[in-house]
Amino acid sequence: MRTLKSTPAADGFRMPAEFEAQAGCWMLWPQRPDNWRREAAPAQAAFAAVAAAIARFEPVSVGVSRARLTEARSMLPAAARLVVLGSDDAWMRDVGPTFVVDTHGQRRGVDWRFNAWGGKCGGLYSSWRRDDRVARRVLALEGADRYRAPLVMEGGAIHVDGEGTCLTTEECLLNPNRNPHLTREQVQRHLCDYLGVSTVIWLGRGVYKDETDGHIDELCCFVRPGEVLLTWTDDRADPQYDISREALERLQQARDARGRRLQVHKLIQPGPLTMTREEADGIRQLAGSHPRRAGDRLPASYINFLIVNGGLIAPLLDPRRDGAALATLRRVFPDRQVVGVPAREILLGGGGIHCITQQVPAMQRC
Ligand code: KQY
Repeated sequence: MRTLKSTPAADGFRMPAEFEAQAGCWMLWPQRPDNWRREAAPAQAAFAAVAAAIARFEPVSVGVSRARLTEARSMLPAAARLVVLGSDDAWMRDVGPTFVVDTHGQRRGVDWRFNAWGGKCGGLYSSWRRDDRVARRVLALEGADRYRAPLVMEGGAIHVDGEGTCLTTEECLLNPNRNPHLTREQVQRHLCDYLGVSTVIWLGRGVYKDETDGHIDELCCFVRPGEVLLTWTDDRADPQYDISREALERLQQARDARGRRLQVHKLIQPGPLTMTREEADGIRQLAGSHPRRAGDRLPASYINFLIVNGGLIAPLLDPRRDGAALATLRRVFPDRQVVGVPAREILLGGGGIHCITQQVPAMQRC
């Protein structure tokens, strides 16, 4: 693996959309007792179910600390490849590389700077040294050259359409706890250079109470070029209403990189959901880690699904809303098999199925 001094855009690389062909997917194994309740056992079962669902469609690799190899092997599907890989937590979307491809069959990766979603100003844990090394390790294992981007960012903060457009939020990428020395124009320039896009569509705030400072991957994503899905509630009294309403207005005014207006599909939000007393009591509250309390509103969203080859792995979060959400997903993705996987245990840790996975795009020759 070489570390390159140029940028993906300058070298003719771009980040493919998630709905383009994939070579596989990466995950990490959860174990932090201050983020996952009951020593992470229920979260591990949920991660294993996600890995099993992905394995129905494409290869899945899981990074595991050496100490937890036996445990992970006993819970993960036989098809999952296990790799010894240290990390501080298990959010592969955010600590893994963002893969980019060119048209000559090459694949490389972008290694963003990671500060645990805010560093000393709102970060979710006090040491993130191992997390910041994950992308480099994955790229070495994939045999892919690496770009080290001069931007504090996480994979969950961006979505692309593969045709030159990036979606993100101001709440996250313009947050002073990420890149206080950079202007909006400079952040946008880095996105264009490292994702190979030419247009950035900025939404405002992310999902209510999202501890990542409003990742786009809870709020809105591309279905295909020219079409997006937006988390939605019709309840004007819910704080999410104004957030989604404002996002809708911006999306309706936006043009993508090809000059198209966007068609916006609404996806009902779960709940609102909150953490129960029993769930909060199962988490070891340690100094320096993010406090989790009974009654906390959870950043629940059905947008946090993963697209895989021929399929879509969707979070099941609320029996009163899961059916409607799956019906919408099947309508807007008619050519994919939509598989629901229970995801509350992942949500209790602050994210969803998209947050714990990172797709590896197929190499392309055209
Ligand atoms: O939204 C994501 N991509 C990750 C969520 C991370 C939550 C950390 N507790």
